[in-house]
Amino acid sequence: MAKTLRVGMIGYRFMGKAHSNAWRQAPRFFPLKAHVEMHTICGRDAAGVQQARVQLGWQHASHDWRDVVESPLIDIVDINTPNDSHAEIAIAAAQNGKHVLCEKPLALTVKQAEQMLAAAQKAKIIHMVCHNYRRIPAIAQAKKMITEGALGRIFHFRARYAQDWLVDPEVPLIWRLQKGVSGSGAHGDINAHIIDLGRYLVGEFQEVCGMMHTFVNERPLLDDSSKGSGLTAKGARKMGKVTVDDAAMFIGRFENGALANLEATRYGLGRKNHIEIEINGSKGSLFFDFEDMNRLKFYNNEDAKDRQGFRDILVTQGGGVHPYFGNWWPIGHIIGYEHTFIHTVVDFVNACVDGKLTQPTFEEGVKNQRVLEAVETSAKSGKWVKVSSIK
Ligand code: SOE
Repeated sequence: MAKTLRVGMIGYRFMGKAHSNAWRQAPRFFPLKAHVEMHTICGRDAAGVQQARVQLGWQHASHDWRDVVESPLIDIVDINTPNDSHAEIAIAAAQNGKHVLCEKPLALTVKQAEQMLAAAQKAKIIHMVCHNYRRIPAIAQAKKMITEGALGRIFHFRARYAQDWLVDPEVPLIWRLQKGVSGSGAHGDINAHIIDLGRYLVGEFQEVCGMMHTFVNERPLLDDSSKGSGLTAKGARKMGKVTVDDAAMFIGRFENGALANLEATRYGLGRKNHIEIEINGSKGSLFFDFEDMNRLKFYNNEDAKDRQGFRDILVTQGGGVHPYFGNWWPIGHIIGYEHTFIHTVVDFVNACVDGKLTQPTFEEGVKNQRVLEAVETSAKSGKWVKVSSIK
């Protein structure tokens, strides 16, 4: 009989919803090595979490994360809370012997991330950062092609992650715009994803030179009761300071000599959740666009000269041809954003049963955090920064 793993999930908003769907769907489509029980959902607001429990299909609700991480009934703790609580919850969960899946960025600082890694290693638990985009079949296919040498020597990694939800100055000062809670802005939230993809697909960053900018420095406070109440409302509104970046860009060099060019912004008007990646090598190039996520474009320099050009690989073949796809639909019946979380959960559960780590572990989370911090240090000093100099 398969083992049963009981999950306690902390945080139930956007990511909590995506993860709940993944916990529910994973066993329906993939041969999991354990039976998974969606045991407890947890959040601070007792009424809100009860509603989420019913909507998202969890057995129990709790409004104290300590009860969840200490419960002998729980095997896995899944962290989807704002970034400032990742470390405290993950360390307590590890100390209680729970396997931990944690949303990105792993922590607020390198130091915190290292403490999380140390706690996880000491407890010998399975630990993983939810960089879900690694498990887009097209990205996993790109990794396979690069590993097989289809691109030859890599020269360039160019990535842009653009959203536009902050262009409106009326967007209030939510937690993602407060450094104490989020660590950084577009940088830690979405640059972290493309840094992870760069590390996954190309290698470790050696040095970086960055620039970070805040376009709107003050925003209405969330609890501002005067907001929208008549003609004087605007002048009387209570405003708070935005303490994170709206956009972060950097160039860099990988240890293997490839050059990097990354950009993250929440001001890319018209770009809702746009991730574009191009990798150029000596034998070929790859291009990926998240808005067309079932497709990978490949330029093969060995094609006959009279028919060279980027070809479309529709990454939707089953039978083990394309990563993950075989467990979904017949060829060509495309998948979407939510599937990336399902693939993450599948690999995580099987890793828990096998007792073998699966990427990206907290160790990779620490490395990602080090790149984030190197870019911040560079943006402040205006100088190049070696990633290894960040302790
Ligand atoms: C908000 O910018 C956000 O939800 C990120 O936090 C996620 O990691 C990203 O995948 C989508 O956008």
